[in-house]
Amino acid sequence: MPKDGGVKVAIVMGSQSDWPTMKLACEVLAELEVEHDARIVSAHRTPDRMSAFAKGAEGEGFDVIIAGAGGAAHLPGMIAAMTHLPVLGVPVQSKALSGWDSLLSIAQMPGGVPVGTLAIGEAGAKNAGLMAASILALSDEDLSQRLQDWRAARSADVAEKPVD
Ligand code: RP5
Repeated sequence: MPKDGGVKVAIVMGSQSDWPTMKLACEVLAELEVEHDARIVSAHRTPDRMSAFAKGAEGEGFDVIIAGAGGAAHLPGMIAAMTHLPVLGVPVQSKALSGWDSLLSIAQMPGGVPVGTLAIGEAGAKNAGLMAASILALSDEDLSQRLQDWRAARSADVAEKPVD
């Protein structure tokens, strides 16, 4: 078990419209029995909420933050600037530029303020959940075993031969 239990992963997103993507992170964390909390926190529309969340995240007991946003996606980087907790950024696929804008906004942080950037869209959200679990599993043997079992099950699902 984690040292002191509780909800360890925060999943924040810039808009309700990000939820169909970001819920993939929640779903994989639920499969791995990792408690998590999802919130809408916008860098542009609710900057005070973002600031309060980022500055208070450690005090709330979170160990890892997953932040997803699209377009001029400042949210992960702004949160990373205000906490030393690991921040995993998910570039949500945008309509105008298919997520290239989101990806570059999140990945191209200046040296010194890291955001661990995942793939654009649903794959990125799912992998952010898995990566958050991997981080927590470093100090949680039960979770480490669940993660290994989860991956072994995905490997077992792959047929050796293609079928028509
Ligand atoms: C970003 O703007 C959000 O993260 C979202 O991906 C994008 C569009 O937001 P909505 O206009 O759909 O609320 O801040």
